Amino acid sequence: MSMEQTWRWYGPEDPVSLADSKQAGATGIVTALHHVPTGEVWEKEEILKRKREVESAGLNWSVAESIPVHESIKTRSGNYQAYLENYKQSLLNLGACGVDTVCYNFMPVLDATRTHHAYLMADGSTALQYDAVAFAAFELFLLKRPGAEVTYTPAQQQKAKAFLDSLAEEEVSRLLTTIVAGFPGVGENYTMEQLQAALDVYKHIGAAELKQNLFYFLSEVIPVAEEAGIRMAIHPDDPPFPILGLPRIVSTEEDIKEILAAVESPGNGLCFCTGSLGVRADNDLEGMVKRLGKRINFVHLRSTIREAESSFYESDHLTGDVDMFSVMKALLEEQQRRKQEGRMDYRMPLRPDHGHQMLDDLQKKTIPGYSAIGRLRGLAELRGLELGIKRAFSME
Ligand code: DNO
Repeated sequence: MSMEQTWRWYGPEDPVSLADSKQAGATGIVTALHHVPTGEVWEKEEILKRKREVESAGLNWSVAESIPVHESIKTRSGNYQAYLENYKQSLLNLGACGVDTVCYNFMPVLDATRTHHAYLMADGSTALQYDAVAFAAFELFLLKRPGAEVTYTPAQQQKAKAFLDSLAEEEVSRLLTTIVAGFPGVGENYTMEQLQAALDVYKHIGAAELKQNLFYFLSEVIPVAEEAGIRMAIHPDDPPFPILGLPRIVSTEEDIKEILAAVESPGNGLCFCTGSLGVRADNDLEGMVKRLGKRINFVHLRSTIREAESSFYESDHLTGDVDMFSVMKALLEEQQRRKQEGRMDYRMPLRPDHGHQMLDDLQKKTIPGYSAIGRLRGLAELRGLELGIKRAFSME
């Protein structure tokens, strides 16, 4: 395979081991210092310790995903200058230790958001799902977010109420934790009060203000990333539309173009996540690779199926709404161009993003979306697709 095959590993606590990822065929590891609280410096000692662990399994630490951006930076309030300095120091430390790609996001308050982590598929495996009705029920009747009513029609509100009434007590608490605790390892674990307090900070921060805060972050951080030899990769919003009345600024091609233009540097790049961007039917994924390709520093491949309103669930990697063939072909063409232009960054790390919980993993407790077998299937399918395209189009 010519694009670097990587695998996310949540560190020593991850039920899926480094040895497992090796058997899945990955050569690069995507990991983070999850034990370091958001906003604190990643010290060299800790980075090197993690690096040694990865290397002793015969793998490389390919991408740091993520160095989370502290809410103070996103809202440009409180101690944000100190957090910015910490962020820069972490980049310098990572670069000095030889890790050259950093993924991050600028989603306010909540990282990737789902309502269900075990949505049953017809084949018996389970998938991650975002159900708009369940989300409305959460927002309107559990969180009781002031102002939420105006974003839903009376019919939607009734549907959400009926849905909530149909749930058993344990299903209600599962819905709460699924949304509020976020994905493991992203440093979020709000109580309802804390969540509302975090949302309140955004009362006066709309999309325009958040964008300015991101551009300011980039203007400060990208020169340091360049100095450290690091390519940054901003992850798109997941889902790619506003939730909880929060602004979203990394959802469309236009958004991304603006972000990349804000600081013209190879260090200011994109994590091309087909699973996030593909939820919007108006995102032309193949075209985006063609037009933004130069600035793609990291790739997440997965697919989704759009359902009624804004609901969706995650499909297998080669089915669903993402035309993975066209995306993969465009990525391989970009890689060829890089080689021809003598660019050093033709490695193009790619990871199978999420996977269904299936087979033996159904009996195990794994991180939602990050069980071994579903991702192994995803990576194997992507690897096969890549080989087929390369042979068929005589690509080197
Ligand atoms: C979820 C992930 C995200 C992603 C971050 C990147 O499975 O795709 O949590 O790692 O948004 O900063």
